[in-house]
Amino acid sequence: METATAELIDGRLIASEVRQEVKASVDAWTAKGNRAPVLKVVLIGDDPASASYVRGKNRACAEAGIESETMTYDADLSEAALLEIIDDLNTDEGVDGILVQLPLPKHINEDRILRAISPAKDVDCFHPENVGNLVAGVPGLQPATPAGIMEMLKRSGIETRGRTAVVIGRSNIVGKPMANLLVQRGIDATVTVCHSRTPDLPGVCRGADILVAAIGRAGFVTADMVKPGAAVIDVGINRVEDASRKRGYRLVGDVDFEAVSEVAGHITPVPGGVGPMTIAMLLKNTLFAATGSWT
Ligand code: L34
Repeated sequence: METATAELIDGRLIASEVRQEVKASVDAWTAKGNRAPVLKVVLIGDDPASASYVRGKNRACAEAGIESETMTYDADLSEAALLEIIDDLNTDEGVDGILVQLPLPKHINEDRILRAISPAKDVDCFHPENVGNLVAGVPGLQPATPAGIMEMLKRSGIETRGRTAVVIGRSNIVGKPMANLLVQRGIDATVTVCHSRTPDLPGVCRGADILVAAIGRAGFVTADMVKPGAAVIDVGINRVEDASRKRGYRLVGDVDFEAVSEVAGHITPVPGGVGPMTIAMLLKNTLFAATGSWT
């Protein structure tokens, strides 16, 4: 029996190219006598996954010549105290970018926090003003994960114009902004967003030339849901128990990687796919917040 194997989209490789480009731009900026871009990351509580993503962000910043500092707080930090911290960062001229790592503790209203961050320093692009600009197609900051996916598609030579894209998941962080980027003039995909109430979700997915899975359920996308030759982008990062690993778990995406690899034309791995791109695009946003330019 003949089995086709999808081409792997190497997120680590593409992310490292983006990070090198950011570093070159930062070097040019500081060579002109400007101070280095400064990012402040606010991390609340002791979720190990959040701590690990934030470490990744700090490391990538350091390598690109961006100064980053993580401000860590106990999970019982009050909402009022967090609003005050954000206000101080908003008015601090020595700070270019502010990122409050999600998820937040239950007693803090996420929407109120994200609205408090100055739109000009909102390197996550979660503030409603920036979300509005994104939907309207106004150039500016873009949310890191969806922007990272667009960069992967572009640098892998995957055509979007006139293609059918299906996004599974409607979160504010990934699904909704992803759909908005794909439908943008110049990108020109025809976009469907699927979710838990979508009738015949597998059938809808089978129509996709580009399938973006952002559900948060391990192995949700099976081979029968994928059109032969489709580009499959896996946003999921799920920890599944694995006694054979030192850490006691391994990471898997929302896509049944092995089986889907035999149907898809392109596929992103987990880890080493979308995750590293999220970090690379955060650096790009920080560069933009600091310099007003993407280069
Ligand atoms: N405010 N909160 C805010 N901004 C964000 O952009 C995020 N996100 C998501 C969670 N909360 C956030 C991230 O940073 C998810 N996320 C993220 C970032 C990086 C990676 C994964 C998620 C990543 O580097 N993933 C690696 C594996 C890391 C590991 O071993 O645990 C990968 O190769 O996929």
